[in-house]
Amino acid sequence: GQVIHLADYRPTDFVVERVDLTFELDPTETLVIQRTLMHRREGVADDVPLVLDGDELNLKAVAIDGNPIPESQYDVSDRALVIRDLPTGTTFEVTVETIINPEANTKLMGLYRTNGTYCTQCEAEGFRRITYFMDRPDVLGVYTITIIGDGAANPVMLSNGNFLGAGDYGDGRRFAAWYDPHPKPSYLFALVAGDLGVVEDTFTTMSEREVALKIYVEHGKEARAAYAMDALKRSMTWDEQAFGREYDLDIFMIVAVSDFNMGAMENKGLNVFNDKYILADPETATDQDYANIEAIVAHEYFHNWTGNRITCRDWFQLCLKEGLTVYRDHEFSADQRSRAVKRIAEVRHLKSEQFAEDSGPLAHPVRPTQFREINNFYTTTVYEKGSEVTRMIATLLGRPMFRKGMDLYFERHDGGAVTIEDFVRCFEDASGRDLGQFSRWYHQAGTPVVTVSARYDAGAKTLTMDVEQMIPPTPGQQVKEPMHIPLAMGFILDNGTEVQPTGVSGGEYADGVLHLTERTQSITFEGISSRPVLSLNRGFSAPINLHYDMPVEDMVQIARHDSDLFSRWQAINQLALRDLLKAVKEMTAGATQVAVDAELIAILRDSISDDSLEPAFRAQIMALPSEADIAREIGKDIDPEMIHAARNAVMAAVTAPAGTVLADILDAPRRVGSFSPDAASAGIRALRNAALTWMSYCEPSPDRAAKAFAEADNMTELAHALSVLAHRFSETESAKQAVAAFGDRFAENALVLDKWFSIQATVPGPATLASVEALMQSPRFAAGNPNRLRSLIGSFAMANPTGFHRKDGAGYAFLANQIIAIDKRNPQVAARILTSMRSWRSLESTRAGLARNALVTIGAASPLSTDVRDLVDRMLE
Ligand code: HT7
Ligand code: ZN
Repeated sequence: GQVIHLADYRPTDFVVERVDLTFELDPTETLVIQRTLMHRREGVADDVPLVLDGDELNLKAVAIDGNPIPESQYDVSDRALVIRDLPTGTTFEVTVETIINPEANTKLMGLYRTNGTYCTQCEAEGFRRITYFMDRPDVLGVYTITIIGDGAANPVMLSNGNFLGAGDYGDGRRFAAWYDPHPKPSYLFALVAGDLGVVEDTFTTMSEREVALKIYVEHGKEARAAYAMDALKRSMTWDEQAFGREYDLDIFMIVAVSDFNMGAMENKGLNVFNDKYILADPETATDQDYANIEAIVAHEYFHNWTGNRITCRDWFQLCLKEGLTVYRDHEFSADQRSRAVKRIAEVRHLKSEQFAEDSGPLAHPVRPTQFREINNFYTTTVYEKGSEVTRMIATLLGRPMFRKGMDLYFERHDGGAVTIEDFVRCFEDASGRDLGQFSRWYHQAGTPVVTVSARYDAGAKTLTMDVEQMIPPTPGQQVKEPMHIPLAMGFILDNGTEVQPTGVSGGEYADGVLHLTERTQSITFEGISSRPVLSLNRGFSAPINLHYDMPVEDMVQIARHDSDLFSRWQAINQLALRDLLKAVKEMTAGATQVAVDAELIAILRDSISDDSLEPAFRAQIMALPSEADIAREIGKDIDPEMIHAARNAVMAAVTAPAGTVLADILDAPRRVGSFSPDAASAGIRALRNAALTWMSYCEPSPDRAAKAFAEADNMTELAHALSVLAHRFSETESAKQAVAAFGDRFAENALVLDKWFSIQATVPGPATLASVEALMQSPRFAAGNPNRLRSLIGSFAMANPTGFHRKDGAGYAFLANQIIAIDKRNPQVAARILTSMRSWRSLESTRAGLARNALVTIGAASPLSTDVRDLVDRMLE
């Protein structure tokens, strides 16, 4: 794979108008007949050939305007079809016939089979595995699709757009035809055929059009699609209300499949989902599963406008659709659930994933300028940091102006394939505000470090803040320019009230947001009657690392009284982090005991028992920084075992004084009536689960967890009880029995088995590697199924610090072998799991050396996919 540069972008030489595709389905020899109407772009010389992308195709015939052309008129290779001597000055039709083998397609890109169903995945470059085509997002065409296949095996035949008709040929074969009137790029093409069950509903749009809604699942799973259907209807309503966006076809379909490389795919009118993000019922799905389904159904639906109607000019612009659509799904979930709790969960995820990526060898800008393998750029930086950048635009402009900018974007670019610059310009034009400096958020990688110091002048009644911003060097970007950072902040007085400054100098401050724009800045706030406590980066208004040496009593004040719940969580989390870091330091120096701040213990106990706080928020407070959070904060010479021991010691210290509060939570009467997945009910379960975890640190017996396991009547509590048993009491009979019982009870349910594998893969300690290896031999393991690979090998490498980072390096050696093996079947899945090594340079030297050896071993394997090769090279650079 060569490096592709944004600077080399140029439009295609030929312009596509219409695409007709006919599929004659066969498990091993599917015939694809493509007829594309196109013309030469104005100004392109007559002798310029047509270059079409291809990948693992078997070319059968090529014709121009219906006439087969001789082999001398084209060149065909594994990667391209080049046709010469094309008609000039007119529109012409190119016919390309290819044969593909869906059954042999283990990469799950292009047309493949999953449990007997034909299914496609074309983003980013999968369409070229179906037929030779200009497979890039700025080539938009109107598609008509005909599917022909065995009628008994394929009663369901779906593609994008509106249904044209279907029929039987009388020889056992049937056909179906679909027409999508909206011009779209090839990556949004989809086809599904097979024998599936369906759940149906309808939605009436704001202009009173009735849309048929259909969710296709494997037979027998229909009842488990009800929540997804509900989430879909709520998403459709929300997009009309929040953004004025209405659905634009007669039918909207979702298909759930069990073999899928990612979460889901927004193909026009025919979304295809990993079934893990569709199927749910109380017995088999956790509250987190329900929340994920709601968010991902919404995300894919919202792509209809942000991604499909307006798409990306090239793949460097991926955040144009992904960052924006994540922002939209975050806002949707915040409106459906508790905004503060949702924001806390988002920030936790952002810090643990994106901040980690941004500080290692895989760091890249939200809008990269080069890549070797586009599949490796579906990253948390493009998605989650991209969403945060969109959120900052909304913060800078204010909600009404942000909406005006979005309206302008839809109006100006509908039907287009555009760039980040086009997007940003809409907000500049709508608001009159210059976003030039702000745009650096798209171009500069690395998490800005903002260092603040503050002094209060009682005589002058002023507060002065000295602020410095520093953006760390990242691969290919050593020197950075200062960013425009919107820092939401508040001034809290002793009595808990908030004060607004009467004047500000040295920087712009408006609507509670301080605009940092210089490398160093000194800002003075006037009219502050007494020394205030500063509540900084409220709501995580900017994705930065804030260094402010805040007095502990100020943190306590925020933790107890801030009007902003997010800030309260942030302060408590910060207080806990201080103690955790101190504990690691002391234990590294030989201490066996740790001291925990009495204030922290008191705040935690008081918050947990404060019934005026919503249970989900209390559960978030109880989830102290994870071992990975602590490691990231330490940043270098990481010893995962020491961190594990120190965190355990702190947990023991903070939970012990809360014993009776925990018992009260766990012994409170259970829910009456049937299960509901709504946010409030889920919050109560989250609090109970957090209490069970805490109990496991202050009560040395597994009995509580065993009781919870025996009594649980929903998967949220059952799976949690199992993980407490397996992770905290792994050597006990209770734990062993529970693991066995859970596995037997759900042996036939793949999605629940994934949880079973993942819980076992994340048991802390060096012995887990052997159990992971043993589990791979189990008949329940399925090496070809991406969910199963992620749940066992992925969980072990990504979410088991003490197991994976064994001091002898056996975890790394195991991973190297697995990556090499998985890569042969499915490079995308291999590459994704390999990102577990992205922070290897932060490890202490023995582990770092062994991790490096494992990367070198992978790099020496042959053959190796571009996906894995690209990651290994960047991680070793
Ligand atoms: N736009 C999609 C991203 C995607 C993908 C999905 C499935 C398999 C391979 C894929 N490559 C890229 C999903 C989304 O962000 O909505
Ligand atoms: Zn997306």
